[in-house]
Amino acid sequence: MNQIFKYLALALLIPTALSAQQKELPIIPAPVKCEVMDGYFKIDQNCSIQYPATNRDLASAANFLNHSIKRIAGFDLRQNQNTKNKINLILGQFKSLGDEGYILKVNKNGITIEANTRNGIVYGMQSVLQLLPAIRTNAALNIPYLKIEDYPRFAWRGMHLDVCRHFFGPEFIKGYIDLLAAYKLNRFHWHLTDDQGWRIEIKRYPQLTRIGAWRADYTDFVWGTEPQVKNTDTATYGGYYTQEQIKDMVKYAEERNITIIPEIEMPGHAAAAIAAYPQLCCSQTPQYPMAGGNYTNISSNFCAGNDSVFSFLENVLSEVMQLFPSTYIHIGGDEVDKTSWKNCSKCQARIWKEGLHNEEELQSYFIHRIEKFVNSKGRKIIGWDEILEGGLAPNAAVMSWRGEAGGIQAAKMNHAVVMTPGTPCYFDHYQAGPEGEPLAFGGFNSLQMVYNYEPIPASINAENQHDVLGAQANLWTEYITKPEQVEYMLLPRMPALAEVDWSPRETKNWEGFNRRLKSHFRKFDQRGIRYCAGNFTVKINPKFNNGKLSAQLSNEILDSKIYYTLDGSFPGIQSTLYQQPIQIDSSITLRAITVQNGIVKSQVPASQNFVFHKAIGKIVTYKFPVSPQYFADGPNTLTDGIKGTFAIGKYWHGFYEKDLIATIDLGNVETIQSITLGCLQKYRDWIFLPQSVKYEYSENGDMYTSIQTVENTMPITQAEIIYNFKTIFPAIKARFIRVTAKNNLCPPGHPGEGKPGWIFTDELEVR
Ligand code: TNX
Repeated sequence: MNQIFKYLALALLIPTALSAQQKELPIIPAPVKCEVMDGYFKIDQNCSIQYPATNRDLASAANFLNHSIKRIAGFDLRQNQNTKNKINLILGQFKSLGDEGYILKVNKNGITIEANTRNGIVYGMQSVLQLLPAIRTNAALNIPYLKIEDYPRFAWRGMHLDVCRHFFGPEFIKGYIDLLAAYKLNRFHWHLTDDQGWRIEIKRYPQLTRIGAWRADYTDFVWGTEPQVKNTDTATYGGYYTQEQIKDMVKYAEERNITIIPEIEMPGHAAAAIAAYPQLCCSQTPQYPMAGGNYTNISSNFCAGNDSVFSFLENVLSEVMQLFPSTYIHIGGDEVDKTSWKNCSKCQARIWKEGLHNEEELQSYFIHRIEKFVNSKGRKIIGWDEILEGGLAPNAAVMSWRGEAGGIQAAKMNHAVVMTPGTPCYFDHYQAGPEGEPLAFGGFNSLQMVYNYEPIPASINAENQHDVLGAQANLWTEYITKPEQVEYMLLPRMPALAEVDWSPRETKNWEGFNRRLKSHFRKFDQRGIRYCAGNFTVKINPKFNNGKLSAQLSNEILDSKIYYTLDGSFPGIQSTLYQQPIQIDSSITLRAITVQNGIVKSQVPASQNFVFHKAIGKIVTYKFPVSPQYFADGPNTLTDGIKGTFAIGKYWHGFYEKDLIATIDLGNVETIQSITLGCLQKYRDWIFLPQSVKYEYSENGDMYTSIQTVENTMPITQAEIIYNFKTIFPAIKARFIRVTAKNNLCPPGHPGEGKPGWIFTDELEVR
């Protein structure tokens, strides 16, 4: 009876559960409110767009819709004709919608889009377009009956593109803008000048593009190595945008609700400008645009002591502001190597004359002076977070890229902030296991990491939260040589960012996003747009329950399975299916793969060694606390069965200045006969093996007896070592073990000579 009742309840539940899923529309970013009803409205040739004919904004919005529909359906929509079916565009006053929101209604009478602005109307159209096919089709253009009320969470929903390290032509940029617009982003940050190329025509200074837009072709050059650039190399790689092309682009973007933020880099990253006009740099000697990002061997800064440099920049910015109507003009400000200023008599004279204290304040002087000029034209500057150093210019907005600290600091000073921290907003970093990916800058920012990003840090209090304008992702192109690769790095992380910036925080839902993403993948496929299919790497995390160790496996692919082996062999679909955390009670190598629809998706298995010993899961206490920067995965790091590798951020507990003095409580008196402390040396990072490691034991935690002091015999100048300080002894009975590792000073010849170093330690094995 009970059983039958259960089945009945299930039978009743299933259809409702299903229809709720079916009714989830594949719109990204997810709308604020969305209701789907039964029935469909069909857009066909008997359909006309209705709007007040004199309203030019709506006329251009109608053209945008018509153009988009024609691309997939092949026919033109009529405008303002008395047809049976209608698409109504209505501007009004809707309190809840703000500047960018819209209400979209689809029912048997047609489609109605209501908004306060043209922008809102266009966003309503973008939602409609996401529900239609992506390419030319003869299928019916059916839209489900629905009611959507939608508006963005943040005002700045940004995406950047570096066109200097590699150049991408105007047609590609339009496609890029189309992609951003489809996901309701509204800022395109166009990185137009850098060491490797000047990409914007400036009428007054033709050499900027005649010389500065071209360089020797180093497309195959591996960034991070130093190419030998010679003056004799012919400059064949490059390109730039003419002012006509830029005007066209600004208009194109505007029609799609996108403001282009131009970036003119100063005072650093200026090698290309200096190649064109050598008198702009301190040494005033001829330079040439660089192939890669290493700029230490070249003076790539504008001279800060030379007034004609400021005249030049003002003239450039004047032309820039004429082309770009945006309130914000990006002036760069990042990564200024101040050596050339230190050696320049003009810069030093400026420091003296202006009563500045150092080169940091000279950078701040530079930015202040430029800000004054930009403000005098009714615009504002935005710069990378280095513009905080030496004093922030009074009206400047800050783009926080070196983490969130700069953004937090600026918001606390009531300055506007755009959050774009390297993790997870740098789309030049890997999005899946590097083994299956095109060569990238480094780092790792997976789709889920982007999706989970929260732009308002907890440490900004309520009254400053509105200073965070929104989040932006950056796409630097040192490693990205081809348009297809731009798409690949952009997608699908950009739609995830769009949802971070647009959708309410409370309703964000990773699973729902993944479900909706499927239909977008299909459209990318149909349109030949490249994207990354997913991060198929399995994550292996140690977990403790009552001192017992287990391994928890997870991945980012929702409709997938994980298979694993424990003997180090290559897993396949015949291996064990992962169902719950795996108990670890011996030393093993765990390897795991992601399988989707019966197909192995991981390029290589994730792999983790676990060492099993008597201290696993036991509590370690330190006399001097572990550095909060190097806390690895928490207090259990030394006894989690996972030994540190050369990845310093990940597994090691770090101690600065002081000795490491750790006590471990085994919980009971145990018989033991060996102890090993693993330590890391990384000379360049000031991490050295300890001078010695002393081991002591105790039964009661009071009186300790010495076991042995193991001396370090490895050379302190060796770049990298992982060394096990091991002691073996006749069996003893112990409950407490005390370990004292003696800190080393940086050796002679090291940049930190005589100063204390770091101790990095992981896994204290007791057997
Ligand atoms: C840092 S982000 C830079 C860029 C590089 C990027 C690579 C920033 C303001 N400066 O010049 O392209 O890292 O990820």
